[in-house]
Amino acid sequence: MTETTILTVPALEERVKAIFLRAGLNDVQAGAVTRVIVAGERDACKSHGIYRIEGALRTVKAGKVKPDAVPTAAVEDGSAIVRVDARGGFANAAVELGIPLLAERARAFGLAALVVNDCSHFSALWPEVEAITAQGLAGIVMCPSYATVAPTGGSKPLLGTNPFAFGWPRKDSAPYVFDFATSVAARGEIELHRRAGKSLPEGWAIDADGNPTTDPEAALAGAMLPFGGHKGSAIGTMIELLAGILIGDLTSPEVLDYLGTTTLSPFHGELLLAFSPEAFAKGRPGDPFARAETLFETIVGQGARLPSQRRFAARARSASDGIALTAAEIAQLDRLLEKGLDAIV
Ligand code: NDP
Ligand code: PYC
Repeated sequence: MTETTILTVPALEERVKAIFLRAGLNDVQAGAVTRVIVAGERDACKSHGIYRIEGALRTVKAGKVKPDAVPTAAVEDGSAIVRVDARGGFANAAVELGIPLLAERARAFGLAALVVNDCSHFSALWPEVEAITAQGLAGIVMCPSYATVAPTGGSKPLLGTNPFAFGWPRKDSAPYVFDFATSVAARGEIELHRRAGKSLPEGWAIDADGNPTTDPEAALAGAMLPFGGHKGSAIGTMIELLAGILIGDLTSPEVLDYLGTTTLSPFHGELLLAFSPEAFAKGRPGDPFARAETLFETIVGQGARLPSQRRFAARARSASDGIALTAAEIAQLDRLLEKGLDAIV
């Protein structure tokens, strides 16, 4: 049986934050990055949990993210667009700064946008969309990544794994949230299969010659495939347009040109939208929150599950039982704390 260590959520936060502070991040960056990584581990999202610490530190060591960045926000009077300049730091601190401003604008205008520019982004999007639903607003979040996905009908990496998340606030329960890569799987999943020596399921990727492959190494050297064929390919392209070109930031192929590798966290921008259900439904029959509950009850009534239910169940388990880490994971945390950036080769 694999030996495991159980840590409480605050204990894991303390360890992870200490690693980032030791590696030279300021308090703003270390706090925000720690919160999102520990949330991933807590919610059983291993592809964006503590496994991401090493990549974040590698990006710091390569000089492709500013560990001491302090993001700044700007909102013009009468505008529904909030702009946050991440100033070359990780996206997470910039998003934390921007969300309260986004919420205030969405309440004033019904719909508002948060544009984050010049950030390094390695994380899952559900913590960001949940920060919007926590304000009683519906939200959409999207960002590019780096060119690793072939468009449907093509054979070379061009689009990113471009995550897309949506959230709807619920008054008496956890929000309705989905968050997925627009590729069949997140790239982190391919890397986790490689590390575990496991084959990929069919249909995830093609090799460098454009042939289907289940070998993670060949997939990483070739291209991943969009989910849902031409439909995922089009949504991935929309994300390049809205969260890249529209906001004056890098597209996934430009990110890869800039970094020259997929071993560092991608550097680009991000678009977050917030909608006030009360403002949109004003003057129309029915309460939007009550109508949404009817929809959710009907979905569940058919035996289907709502997205994020697995995550919310894992969150509750982590709060009561703690988070189980393997001996190898604990050893890696200890090594990163002891050696700092010297642990990164
Ligand atoms: P998954 O396919 O694991 O999950 C996608 C969503 O579908 C989740 O909300 C999940 O909820 C839900 N879901 C899964 N199975 C069912 C089901 N049977 N019925 C209803 N809902 C279901 O996600 P991906 O692997 O595509 O992405 C994983 C993460 O990677 C995301 O958080 C994404 O943001 C992140 N990512 C980040 C990138 C970046 O550049 N920053 C790039 C690509 C991905 P549940 O969690 O409860 O299972
Ligand atoms: O898992 O595809 C991914 C990913 C890319 C950047 C951050 N996560």
